[in-house]
Amino acid sequence: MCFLKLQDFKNKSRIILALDFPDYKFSMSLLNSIQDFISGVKIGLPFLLGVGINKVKKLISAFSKKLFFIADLKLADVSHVESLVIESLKEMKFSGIIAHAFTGISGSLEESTKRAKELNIQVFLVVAMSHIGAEEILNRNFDHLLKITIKVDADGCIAPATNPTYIKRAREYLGEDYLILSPGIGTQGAPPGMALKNGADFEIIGRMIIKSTDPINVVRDILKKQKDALKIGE
Ligand code: 3DU
Repeated sequence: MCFLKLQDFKNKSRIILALDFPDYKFSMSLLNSIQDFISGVKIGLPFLLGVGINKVKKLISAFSKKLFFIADLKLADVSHVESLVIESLKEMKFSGIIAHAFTGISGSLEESTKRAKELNIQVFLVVAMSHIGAEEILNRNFDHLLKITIKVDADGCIAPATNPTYIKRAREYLGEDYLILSPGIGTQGAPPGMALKNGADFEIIGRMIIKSTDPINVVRDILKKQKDALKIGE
């Protein structure tokens, strides 16, 4: 069986849609209309809890040929618990998961990332966050969290577009073999293309698209700005 990786979608689009608001009908119809313009969907805990496991499974199976699905439960637990969650998410047909890096290697990420690899699930570790409070503890440990990303051989990391210095430093440290996914575009303040320009591979975007009255046009506009930022095709 052939498992597509997130990097295989890079030429299609650099947008990953963040689905957090638990509105199943709206989300199905939104994905119907923008599936050709985005690469993946990141499903957050409020969506999963709100619409329920069965509907999330239905949504994934309806779009899994065209889109890469990432479960954003920001895992932060001991290894056997993280592994059990990863097994359930595999059952639901997710292809990627997001976990915190701060739980460390031994007794947590070492084993759970191994389990994810066995199941062909890609793992993206949070190494910095976009909100101001992240500077209190999490972001102060940024360099160490990047080290952990490499040590457990994760597939990539999550770093904020609102503070692109983190993206630049992550790219410098990780090189080209790791993906960088970046939230913080639109509602949180960073313009589309900002993360890509600084070295990210994908921009994770939620409310800017979901809360718009004309999502398709917003997506088109984002793609244009991303293309300008990357100077693709010039
Ligand atoms: O602000 P938006 O609506 O575009 O959503 C951003 C998404 O990215 C949301 O699902 C949130 O859980 C996630 N995220 C951040 O916003 C900031 C981070 O530092 C990490 C993840």
